Amino acid sequence: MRQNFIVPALLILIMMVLPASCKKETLSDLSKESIIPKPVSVASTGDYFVLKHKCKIFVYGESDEMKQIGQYLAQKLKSLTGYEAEIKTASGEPWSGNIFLELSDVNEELGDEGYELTITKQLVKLTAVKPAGLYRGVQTIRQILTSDADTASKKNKIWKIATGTITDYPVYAYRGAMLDVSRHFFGVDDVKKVIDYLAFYKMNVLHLGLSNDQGWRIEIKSWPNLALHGGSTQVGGGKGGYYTQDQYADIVKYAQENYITIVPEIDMPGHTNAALASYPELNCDGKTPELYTGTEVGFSTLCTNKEITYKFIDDVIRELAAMTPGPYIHIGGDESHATKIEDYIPFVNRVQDIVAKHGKQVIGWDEIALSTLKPGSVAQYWADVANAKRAVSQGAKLLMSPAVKAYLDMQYDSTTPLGLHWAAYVEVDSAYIWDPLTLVEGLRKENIIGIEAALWTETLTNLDEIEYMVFPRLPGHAEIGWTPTAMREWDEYKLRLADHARHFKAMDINYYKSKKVPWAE
Ligand code: TNX
Repeated sequence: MRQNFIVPALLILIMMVLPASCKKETLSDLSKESIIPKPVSVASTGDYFVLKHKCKIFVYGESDEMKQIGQYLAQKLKSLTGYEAEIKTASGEPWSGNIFLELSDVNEELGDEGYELTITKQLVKLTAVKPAGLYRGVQTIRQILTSDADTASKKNKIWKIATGTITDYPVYAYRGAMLDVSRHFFGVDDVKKVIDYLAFYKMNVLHLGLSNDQGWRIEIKSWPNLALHGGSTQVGGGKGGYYTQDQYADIVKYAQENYITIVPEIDMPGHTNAALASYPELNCDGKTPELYTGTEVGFSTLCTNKEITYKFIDDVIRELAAMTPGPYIHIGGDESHATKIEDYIPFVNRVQDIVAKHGKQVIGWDEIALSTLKPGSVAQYWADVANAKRAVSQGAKLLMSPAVKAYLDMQYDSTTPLGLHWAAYVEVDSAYIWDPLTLVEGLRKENIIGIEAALWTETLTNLDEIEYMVFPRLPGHAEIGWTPTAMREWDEYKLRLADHARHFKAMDINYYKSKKVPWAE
């Protein structure tokens, strides 16, 4: 009688334990790690490295930049594991128990941002051609060492990294996100958080929408009223705000430390009510309109046939270019319904010359392809296929931001409490399942510089709300920009994404728990 009971009870016990032990096995299989973006190649060797509390970070070479990356890794290791890794200058061969960072041009296919991560039972070694590549590789290490938010379990945890080699580099050089700080204003700390999120997913551009009808968000010393008056409100009539040039420099520096380029946008000739309200001379009738706090588009325009307009643009671009280490200035150019096409075309042509004069390249929304694109100008495809084709036929490159896939302000479905749906409802699977090369027929890879996910903020007022729209879609956009399309597949991706719930929890990110994803939490 008793025996009859024990056998099934044992069977049940084994069945309960088996899945857990299977999961443990993945600790020694590097290819099972949930890394986003998916690395180009992972070769597992079936063992694991144990990260001990006395582990040190050895850096080859004396450069400050290398030391900074070492420090950055140490800081991340500390918050993940609690260990305080010392940073040392390496000489000679690497030895057991430690992490090594080295620049090497042996493997040229890694390019500017690629890296090779080798983990043996004895040590971890990260190599790259450029510091940016090491920085991207550090994100892979962070993702492998999934954080336990709860410190009690951290104490007894054995930090293991599966052995093998990851060789990894991006498909597209430009992998970005846009944050509209104009419809609602977001302060420096919020922007830095967004930079952190982009960095974790190996994205490398943050495009800031600094002006629009509802607000002007950057101090321009030669035209102070832009920020003082034009920055004094936002959608819904709140107090708005703007970045002083010092605050903006702080954002740019923080982005640089994270190997992220800031692309500033001053939208023109439309979407300019905040500027028009600040200076009467920019209006054709010489009168300032009221500040605007609604959400309509397409009603404002700079006066394109007044000379003062170009003096204004020259001053703004000059000051902005001086604050911009990156190559691009974004001139907007979208939805200029209040500008006649015969005025719009020469206007965009002239503004391209002004940007070039200040040493920068133009990015503009796809409408700028209606003008004559200068060498180096980039058209950002958002909705109009004909404009995208016009750009390519002029030899210009495209930045891909299809609203139906890559607009982060689109609602997930009809029940999403925030956002808009004029382009589509964009669930997390839909946001992932697209190829930048097939949205516009006839494109070749060399026609595209990359992709950008755009977050417009008519309906978003704080960081929590930003996070809810950005996550979980952003990791998918990061993967589209980094990983070859042939290696991407939703059913496999969704399992990796599910595991990232642990990172979202550790970073205290407010995300949309889509039913399309079997979340790990
Ligand atoms: C279109 S996309 C706009 C923005 C809006 C957005 C809302 C583009 C170039 N213009 O002005 O904020 O839709 O989704």
